[in-house]
Amino acid sequence: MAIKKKALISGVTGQDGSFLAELLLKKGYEVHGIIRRASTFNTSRIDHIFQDLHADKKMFHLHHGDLADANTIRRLIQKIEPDEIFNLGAQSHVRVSFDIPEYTANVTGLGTLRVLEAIKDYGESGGKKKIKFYQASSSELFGSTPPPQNEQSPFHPRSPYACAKAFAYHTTVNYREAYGIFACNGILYNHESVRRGETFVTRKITRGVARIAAGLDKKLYLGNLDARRDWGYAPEYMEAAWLMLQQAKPSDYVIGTGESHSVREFVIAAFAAAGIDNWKKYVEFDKRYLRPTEVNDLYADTRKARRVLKWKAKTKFKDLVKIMVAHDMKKHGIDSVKK
Ligand code: NAP
Ligand code: G4F
Repeated sequence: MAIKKKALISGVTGQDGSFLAELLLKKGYEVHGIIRRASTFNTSRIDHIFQDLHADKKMFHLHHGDLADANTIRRLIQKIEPDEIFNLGAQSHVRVSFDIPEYTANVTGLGTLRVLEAIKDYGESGGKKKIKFYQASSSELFGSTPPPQNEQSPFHPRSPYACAKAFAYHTTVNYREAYGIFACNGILYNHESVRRGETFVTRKITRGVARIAAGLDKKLYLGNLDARRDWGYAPEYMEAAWLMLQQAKPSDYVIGTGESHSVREFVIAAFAAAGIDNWKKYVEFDKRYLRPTEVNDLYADTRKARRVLKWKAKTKFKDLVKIMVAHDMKKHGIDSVKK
């Protein structure tokens, strides 16, 4: 019988962590996730795959831990001995990183170092597994570098979040080169879904549109409508993350759709999907959503991912908007989304 692989996921309660856990369970992995202790339940995205603590042949395990706590990370890696670690945990909100830069650097930047140090020490102290490592890098690294960006494009981070991710990116490359760790950076462009956090712009828009359609809100307050992003569908991106660790050699990959759209285009598409005319009547500007330094335009040159991973984004912009609007409308008992 084939030996099951074990994976450890930080950030398992997040959008991506939940899709990745589902994907790996489907592939027959034993999946371990790190969750933060919270005073309220924080597992809503993974409740549907949660298995009772006492279930037979349990394949999904949750452990308390925090990327700011090196001891626990180290202990978990030594105890679980995973084949693959996916480091998805982060303070992942760009706007918020301007308010809490030190915390963001600690968790999003140093958190990666803590995991890599624990992998290195596990290997050096005779650990039997050659643990592979995936780092959730971000297109925010490119910042003001003009699009399309690829693996060779220079980084110009424009937020404390992006600076922390730049540290994590370079640390991942350094541990690959210095210690021979199979470590990959997935430089992912924005990817969205019905599980996207409600303060990221896409979900804020689809949720707001649905609330307006249901008569619960009169206005939707947004910041910069001119920013452009390469928005793809999150579950597909987790397949790409997994593929990176299945290659013969570790490397870094840009993952996106190759198209950018403005926030304004997203707003227009979302109101149209909900069948609401005249979006301008509902959308108001609020300067609190502006960032001290903005990233104006990101879209990916994905030739390497297509060539090496045989990966390509499938879900198109308009379909992504409709999936998200339909989901948020349904919550209010509204079933129809315009074709
Ligand atoms: P998300 O929904 O915000 O999830 C972040 C996860 O990190 C959550 O599980 C969160 O736990 C956890 N976390 C936060 N602080 C932590 C800490 N101190 N210790 C341990 N875990 C912590 O983010 P996502 O959209 O799934 O993104 C996953 C990763 O990819 C992140 O690293 C993000 O920066 C990166 N990324 C995302 C995108 C994108 O478009 N989605 C693009 C490029 C890169 P709680 O649930 O307890 O808050
Ligand atoms: O949805 P956003 O907050 O995502 P952002 O900043 O692009 O970051 C996301 O994608 C990154 C990948 O490139 C990830 F690394 C990161 O973890 C995160 O998942 O904002 C998108 C754009 C920005 O230009 C922002 O200024 O939308 C603009 N925007 C306009 N009004 C707004 C709003 N963003 C938010 N969150 N809220 C607004 O009201």
